[in-house]
Amino acid sequence: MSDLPAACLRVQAAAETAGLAIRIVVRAEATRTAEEAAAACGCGVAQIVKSLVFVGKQSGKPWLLLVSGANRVDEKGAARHLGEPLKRPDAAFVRELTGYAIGGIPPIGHPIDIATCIDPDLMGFPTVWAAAGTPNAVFEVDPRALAATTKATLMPMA
Ligand code: 5CA
Repeated sequence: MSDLPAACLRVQAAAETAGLAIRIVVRAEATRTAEEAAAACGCGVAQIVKSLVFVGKQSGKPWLLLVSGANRVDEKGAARHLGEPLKRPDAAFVRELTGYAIGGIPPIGHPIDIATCIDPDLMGFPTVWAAAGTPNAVFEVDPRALAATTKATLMPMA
């Protein structure tokens, strides 16, 4: 466990602090995209958690959307749900906010709490796989426990 990359150790520590049981796996192959992660984990792409950062167009408030790898965010639906339109910040903003580079952004372990929404389509699986801090590390987690830990609200994405 101690030979995990530093970014993964931050995710592991956050999980331990939250009492969230996770299993981080570092792969030889890339898990930068949902498709790559699904192939590496031997699961369907719907079982992969994409951790996507958006910001409110007016407020600049950041949102973390935990989206099934099979879905794309319906931006009109999200705007209705959140009360303002969203935009995608650039990669530098995302790195600054979360502490991780795109392709490895985990749903937990950020320097500050980010308001979080989760895709109901993830909740039907016994476990799902999310990025663990680097573009070749993932962790397996119960989606209900992930939602509870991140205080996520359910938001239909598809
Ligand atoms: N490790 C995988 C599976 S868990 C992963 O992190 N997937 S992901 O979907 O959460 O992260 C990749 C996402 O980053 C892409 O879906 C894409 O929407 C987003 N992205 C890629 N490039 C940029 C960029 N330059 N700025 C903002 N977002 C980007």
